[in-house]
Amino acid sequence: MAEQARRVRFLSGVQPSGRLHLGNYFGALKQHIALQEEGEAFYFIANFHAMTTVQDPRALSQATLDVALDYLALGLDPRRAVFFRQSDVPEVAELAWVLSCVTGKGLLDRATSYKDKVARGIAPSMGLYAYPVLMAADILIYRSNVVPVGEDQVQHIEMTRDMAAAFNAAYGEIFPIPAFRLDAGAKVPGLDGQKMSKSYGNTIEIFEEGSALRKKVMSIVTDSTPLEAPKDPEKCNVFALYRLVASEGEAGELAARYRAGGTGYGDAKKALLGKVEAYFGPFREERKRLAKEPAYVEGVLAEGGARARAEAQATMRLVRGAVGLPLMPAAAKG
Ligand code: AQP
Repeated sequence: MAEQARRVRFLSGVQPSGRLHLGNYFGALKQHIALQEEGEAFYFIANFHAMTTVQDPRALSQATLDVALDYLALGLDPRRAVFFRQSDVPEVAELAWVLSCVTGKGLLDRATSYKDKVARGIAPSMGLYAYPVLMAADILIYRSNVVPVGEDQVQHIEMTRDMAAAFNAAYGEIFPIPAFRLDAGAKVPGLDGQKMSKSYGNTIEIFEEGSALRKKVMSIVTDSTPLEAPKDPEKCNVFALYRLVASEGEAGELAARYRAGGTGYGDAKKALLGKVEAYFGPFREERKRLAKEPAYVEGVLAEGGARARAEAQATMRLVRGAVGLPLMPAAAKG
């Protein structure tokens, strides 16, 4: 009953596996920031997960700081959301073990993200294989209800639901069954038309600027329809990005120009470049300001980590009690 009275709890994370891009923003961060007003929000930097692909310690810690700066500059409010590093809550690794004991191997064998990553040459480590179990632990340890993500993560949330149900069936109703939440930019295409992804090398970074940004936008792959011919905006990568950064009216206008013919992809790319500049320009200034305040950023993460850890430890008391493990000495006191 107490569970029903609780506000909805949102939980999501982003891997520090490279610089964040428009796919991360429009699929995930934008809704994370909007939802901090609507319930209890827990957002974390998934540095344990990033270890499946990043094995350079300096790159991992630099990318962790970069993700923190990105979130804060884009509007995450640490007074509203609990914002923390995954590794500051080591209890998730313990819960991942517990969940792996009620999870059939066949469930993980069906994970498409694992297959995609291995096909792209990423080492098929146990960490990569068990990634969905750690993700389930992240979601369940905060007893979250809603997980705002991009489309590529939907299968992982479905697997989380299966794991939560398997645990509850074996040991009693400890975990709420979480749901995923998609935003308008649930599948943002990259420069080559595939899903924009850090590891595909096809990204436009959120905080890219100047000639680097221009070069990327101008390199977006389009078809060979001649300038004067009508074009289908729904099949164009440039338009798919434009509609995310432009108003509805502006997107409608560009779509009409595509259909009428006489608008080339070069013009559409220039219009997109202008909109990206205008959309993210103000955030860039804030990010530069925050980058000069590392102690503030560290303080936000440390405080968020302490709040998240207290929640996680409370859940682990329930879990340990349910499965027949003794309570941790420190947890037993509380
Ligand atoms: N192209 C995308 N469109 C919409 N949403 C996306 N997300 C990622 N790419 C797109 C969403 O961003 C959140 C954080 O993702 P992540 O960094 O934890 O892992 P990912 O989904 O695997 O993102 P990348 O860029 O593809 O990273 P790598 O290459 O390291 O695996 C998630 O909610 C994701 O859905």
